[in-house]
Amino acid sequence: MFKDICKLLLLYLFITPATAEWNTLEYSRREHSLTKPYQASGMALPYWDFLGSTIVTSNYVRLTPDLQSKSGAIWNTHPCHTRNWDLQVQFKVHGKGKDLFGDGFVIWYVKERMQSGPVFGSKDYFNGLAIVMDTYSNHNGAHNHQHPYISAMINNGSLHYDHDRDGTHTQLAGCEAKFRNYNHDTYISIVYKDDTLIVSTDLEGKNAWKECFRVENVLLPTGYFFGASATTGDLSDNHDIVAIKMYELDLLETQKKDEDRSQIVPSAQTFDAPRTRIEDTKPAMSAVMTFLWMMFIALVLIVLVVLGIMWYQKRQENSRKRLY
Ligand SMILES: *[C@@H]1O[C@H](CO)[C@@H](O)[C@H](O)[C@H]1NC(C)=O
Ligand SMILES: [Ca+2]
Repeated sequence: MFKDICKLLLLYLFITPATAEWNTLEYSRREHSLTKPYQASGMALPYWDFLGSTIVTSNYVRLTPDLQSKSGAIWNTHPCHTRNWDLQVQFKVHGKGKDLFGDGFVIWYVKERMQSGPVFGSKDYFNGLAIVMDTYSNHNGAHNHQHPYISAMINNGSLHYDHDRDGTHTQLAGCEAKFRNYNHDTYISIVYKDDTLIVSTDLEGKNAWKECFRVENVLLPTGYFFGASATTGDLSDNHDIVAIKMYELDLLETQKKDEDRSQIVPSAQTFDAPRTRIEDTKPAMSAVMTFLWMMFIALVLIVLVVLGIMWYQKRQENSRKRLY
């Protein structure tokens, strides 16, 4: 028994650091990565184009500053022809707001690059994958989760990202993740292998991945582009990308090397159970009704009290009259 526990402990000690390390995997692909020093010559970054409010400093690429109504993005210049990959992004979302901040950012693997739009600074009705890092809840009470929230959406160009519902009607899966205002480094890993999407985070500065969600039977073609975009509205935050590293993962034995995956239409077999739109108008209505009822009852009570006082006074008068 004791031996077994020792063995387990040893296993744990040796295996955990290996799976949690940021840097030890091989096959890092330079043409899909962004690492310091950025060597931005003037306004150009090797392998990356940028858009909108994005600025490059020696320590980070800032998609938006902590100011209202900004939008920025960076887009990889080379399409990804790798079938199985792990995209690891070191990011920092921070700002003055303690309770009010927004709106968030998205890590993309999509067909259309360099197109600004309403989905966190990028195009709606996109083709591909969005990992949405939503810091602001647009609709309190419509869903059961807290923000910041990480979710995945797969689109074949036909779906609209609905901000009013924080994308909950189109998401595959999601998890709550407090990823703002840390002094230590924060990371997200997006693994796509064997048609399975696995999203993990390292937010606690412990150099260990924590799984956020895993979705099987996700189909994505090769030849799409990696990117990241962010937006601020009435609320704001600095949305910084510190590094992006793309690792090519080995083909599985069941996967053929020459299989053409470029014509696949993005799809997912399972979605989170859709929430009906009627659901959240009902509680709002009954809240108003409750308020009106209480007003009515209060009015009736006031009228009764006033009538009571009048009646009492009248009676007093009458009894006084009777005395004379
Ligand atoms: C695109 O996605 C929608 C919604 O999931 C689906 O109804 C439609 O059949 C898909 N189109 C193609 C060409 O796969
Ligand atoms: Ca939102």
